[in-house]
Amino acid sequence: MQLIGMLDSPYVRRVAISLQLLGLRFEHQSLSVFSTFAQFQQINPVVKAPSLVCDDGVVLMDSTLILDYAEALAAPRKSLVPTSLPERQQALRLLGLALAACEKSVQIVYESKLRPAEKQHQPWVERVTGQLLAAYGALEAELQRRPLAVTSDTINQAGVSAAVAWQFTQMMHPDIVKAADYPLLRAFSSQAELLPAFSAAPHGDSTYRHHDQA
Ligand SMILES: N[C@@H](CCC(=O)N[C@@H](CS)C(=O)NCC(=O)O)C(=O)O
Repeated sequence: MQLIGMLDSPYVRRVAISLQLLGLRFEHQSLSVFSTFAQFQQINPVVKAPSLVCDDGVVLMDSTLILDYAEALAAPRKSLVPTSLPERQQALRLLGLALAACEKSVQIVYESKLRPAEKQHQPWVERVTGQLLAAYGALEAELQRRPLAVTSDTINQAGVSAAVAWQFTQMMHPDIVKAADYPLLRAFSSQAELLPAFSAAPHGDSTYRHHDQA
């Protein structure tokens, strides 16, 4: 199967990291939804990153749906989603916060980079900024309540997504979400970024290669 999209997208990155942790082999095409729009369109006319071209040619999109499929492929051998109800509830809570943090970070990027300066709408930016800070405030409080596991064998989908969201926001908006205000998230992210699945798919424009691929 082929993962399409750039690793500067937190959604693409969470899928790339999760596929590795689930032990699923994939090829990666680092296409941009902006600078290589036409090429992306050939694969998925909707031009959403990530897209996953499955081995039978079916194209999936939306990171959460792709991960649902990946979980099914990896079952019953491996899963990143806890099965016990309290742990699953906690993971889903963190996941919701992490995905909201990604969404709000991306919205601020689009507002500031894609719209001409005279068309930017400050009340919208303020609203989204408040939501972004609320998501990180709640994530930090959750980590205070209960630390997240952070080894290759124990990290779960909430951990992957929280770490990826944090790294993305720190790359894009370090002036808005100040690292010093979130010591637990910062420490968690530093440890997660050292895991092989994370370092093989760093934020940016590189192309993931499995270690035995040419
Ligand atoms: N909810 C989606 C969000 C994906 C998303 O918005 N990806 C961005 C790149 S970070 C994208 O495709 N942007 C182009 C567009 O929406 O037209 C997911 O989880 O995959």
